[in-house]
Amino acid sequence: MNTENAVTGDFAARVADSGKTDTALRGDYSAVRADYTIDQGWDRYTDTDHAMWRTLYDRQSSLLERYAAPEFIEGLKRLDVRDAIPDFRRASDVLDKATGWTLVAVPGLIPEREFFEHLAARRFPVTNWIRKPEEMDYLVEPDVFHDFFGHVPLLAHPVFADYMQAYGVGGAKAIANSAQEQLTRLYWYMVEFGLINTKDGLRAYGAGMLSSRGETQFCIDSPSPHRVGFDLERVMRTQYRIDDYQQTYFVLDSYEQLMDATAVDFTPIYARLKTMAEVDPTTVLPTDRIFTLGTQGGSHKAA
Ligand code: HBI
Ligand code: FE
Repeated sequence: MNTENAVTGDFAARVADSGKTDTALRGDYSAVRADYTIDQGWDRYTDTDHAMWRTLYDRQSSLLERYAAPEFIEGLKRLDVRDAIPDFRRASDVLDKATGWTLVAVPGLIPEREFFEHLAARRFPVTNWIRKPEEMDYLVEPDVFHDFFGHVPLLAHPVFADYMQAYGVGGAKAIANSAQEQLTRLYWYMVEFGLINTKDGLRAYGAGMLSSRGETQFCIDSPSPHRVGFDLERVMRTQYRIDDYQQTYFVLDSYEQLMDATAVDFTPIYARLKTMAEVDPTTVLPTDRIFTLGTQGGSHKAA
């Protein structure tokens, strides 16, 4: 899912192109409010949409015990959303009681500034449309299954919920320091594709992997990718690719580790990073804490 392409570049032009070119964004942005939110339109979902949700939900749920972080499984259980595409207002009631987060409906990817502003206010933007059958395994932009099933369960976890708000607060500073690329890498590796070390071994907690059958298994089982201990500056230096499984995954010891790393002022870090070389994800550094030195096998187009 090429989140990076869709959000960088001239966002307004891409929205304006909607419906005309294949690079346009898919959602209907014609009725967005100033903060890019829309009404979810829960009553407009069809039985086919809800059936697609249940198929994806059941397929991923069968993998969670073996591959997912316990905190993700706990959050998903609390949300109780197997039977149909969730009504964001009901899910917001559950989340609000747990960590003060609520959900807002959006037509798809929104500009970084507005995205950061929502996170800083403990509002998570969730796309309101769901993929079509032919897109089961490979999706160009995040849909409601990626955004809700992938991202929302961990927003019920107090420490991760605090981290996501801190990330949003940092966003405005990143824009001011023209350091969005470094912050986007932090989101990509630690929100979309993060692993956590548990007493039972490595487990996936990232939304990009847990909403994808192939990558949920690949990120834990495959000998191909590197698995490297989390280090904030190392993550911010590491490039990533958007249309295949990751070649490097970073591993947390705890969610507190991520929150603590984000609690500092990034300004001096951004200045230092500007003097350091970027890191190719097929390589590792001598300073890395290596969980797995990967074989870097070939491409893994969604399986
Ligand atoms: N918009 N709706 C939506 N969802 C995202 O995950 C998202 C976004 N816009 C920007 C973005 N993510 C990334 O660039 C973040 O790193 C900011
Ligand atoms: Fe995502």
